[in-house]
Amino acid sequence: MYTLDKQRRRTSVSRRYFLTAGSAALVAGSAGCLESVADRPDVESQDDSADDDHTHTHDEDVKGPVSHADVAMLTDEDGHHFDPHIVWVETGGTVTWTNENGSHTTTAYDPEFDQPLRIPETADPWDSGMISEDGVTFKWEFEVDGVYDYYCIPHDYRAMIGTVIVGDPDPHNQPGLAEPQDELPEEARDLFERLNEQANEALDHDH
Ligand SMILES: [Cu+2]
Repeated sequence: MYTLDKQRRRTSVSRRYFLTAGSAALVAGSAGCLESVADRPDVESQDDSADDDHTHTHDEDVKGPVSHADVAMLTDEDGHHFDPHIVWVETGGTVTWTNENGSHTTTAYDPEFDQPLRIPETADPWDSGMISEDGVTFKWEFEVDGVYDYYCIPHDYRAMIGTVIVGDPDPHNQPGLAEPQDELPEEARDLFERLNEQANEALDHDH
């Protein structure tokens, strides 16, 4: 039903990619639209001092909306995670994902990537491509209010999924708050139940 609309807006998909790297080596398997900024002096790197505090309760309160949110991508003894799992940014706000370790992607749930639609129908989907180097970041700007679900391509079956809330959307009309589709991996479906609860709670408080 949304296929035509999706194809039309695909022409603009690449314009908001930003990628920073900790060294000259860039990510493997990246699309041509990824911008190499390894020559930039202002390399973003994660502060390692707080890294041993990943508790992953999945029950954290959603704080926001903020103008910019940071999300870590990491692998630890508990599995693979986006941390925090939910962030909430203002309309036009940005999210920066930083690879702490392992190999991950941040990828929108969108038919463009052979997944069910779990972002607003009029929004552009993003895909970082595989990021395998520590400290590499991927930044995305969100122009359309709504609830966006995303995943890590190699680890969605281990529930490496996350949610971005943008602005002040109507929680009753969001693909990103729908019941998790049967085709999604079981662990991802379980986590989506909890993420949807948290997102609904945040938006209910807001209304
Ligand atoms: Cu991953």
